[in-house]
Amino acid sequence: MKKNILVARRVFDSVLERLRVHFEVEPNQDDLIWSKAELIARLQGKDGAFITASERIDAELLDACPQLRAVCNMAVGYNNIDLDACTARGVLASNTPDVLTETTADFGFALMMAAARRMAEGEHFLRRGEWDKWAVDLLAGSDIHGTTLGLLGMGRIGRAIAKRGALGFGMQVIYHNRSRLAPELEQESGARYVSKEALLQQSDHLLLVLPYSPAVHHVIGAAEIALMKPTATLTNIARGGVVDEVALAEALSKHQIAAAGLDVFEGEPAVNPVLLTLPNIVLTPHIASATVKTRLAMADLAADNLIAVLTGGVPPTPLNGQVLQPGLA
Ligand code: 8YV
Repeated sequence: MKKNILVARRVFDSVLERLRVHFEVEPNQDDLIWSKAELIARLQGKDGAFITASERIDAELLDACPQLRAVCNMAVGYNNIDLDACTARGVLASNTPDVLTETTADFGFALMMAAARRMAEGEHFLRRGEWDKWAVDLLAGSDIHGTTLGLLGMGRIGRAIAKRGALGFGMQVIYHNRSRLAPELEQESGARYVSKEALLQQSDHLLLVLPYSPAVHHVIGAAEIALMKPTATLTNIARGGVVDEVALAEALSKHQIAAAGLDVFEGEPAVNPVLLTLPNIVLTPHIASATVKTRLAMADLAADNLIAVLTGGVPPTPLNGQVLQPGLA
């Protein structure tokens, strides 16, 4: 008999078809956003769930869904999953690393460039019909090439951005991370380890690429922004919670830093209304991994994990693989 799964959000038809070969599938092709109670209700009698970062998996939900054996996230970030709670209940959790690294790095770099070169501001200006003449300082921004790129966080995406900066744009690359990279990885990325304070003070363009956890909530706030150069840009493609958006809005309105690029927001999809009024910020709706090819690869990898876990195979990218080895959990 086939096992039962819930696919919590709309996915590509080809992915649904693959899942249907192995499972009885309850899809959500209308892409409804369910409350926690609705999600719990839909998970009754389900052995596995294909989820995205929008679905929160915590102890309360797991206790209410005792049949659940696997939660497979279509995202590399997994702050929506209480991993300890999953492990304690023998539920396998997985994410989708690697397949989105280069695409997300491309976007992070693009967002940084858009902020530095005032692209969104220029586009809005033009669309408003205000472009009536050339001017010597019209929308003059700051350079990317030859400047100092700072990375807070240095996982796979951080290293891919570092390479773009060092090799493609002749940037000095500095980084700060929980742990320093091995020398060969530092060399490959062309990046130099510095303290967090030095990172803030020296970066011309600071990019946030660290995984979210409560420990890094508002790791960039008023005090940190105060250390940055007035000409610097700040770009966040990690999770909204790492930046204190109120402090950022205040700093941008007072030109304490030059510009910002945000792809992620604390209360997304809601956006702090003050940010919407500022000219010197580029705002995008959490699309750093959004190319057709990469989203398909992410969905396929989440499906691969789900299929493997529930059919007795080895999931390719587990977060707590020990739950599959009795005695180690
Ligand atoms: C996803 C992301 O689009 O992978 C991540 O961690 O933030 C994005 O690539 C999003 O989380 C959908 O689940």
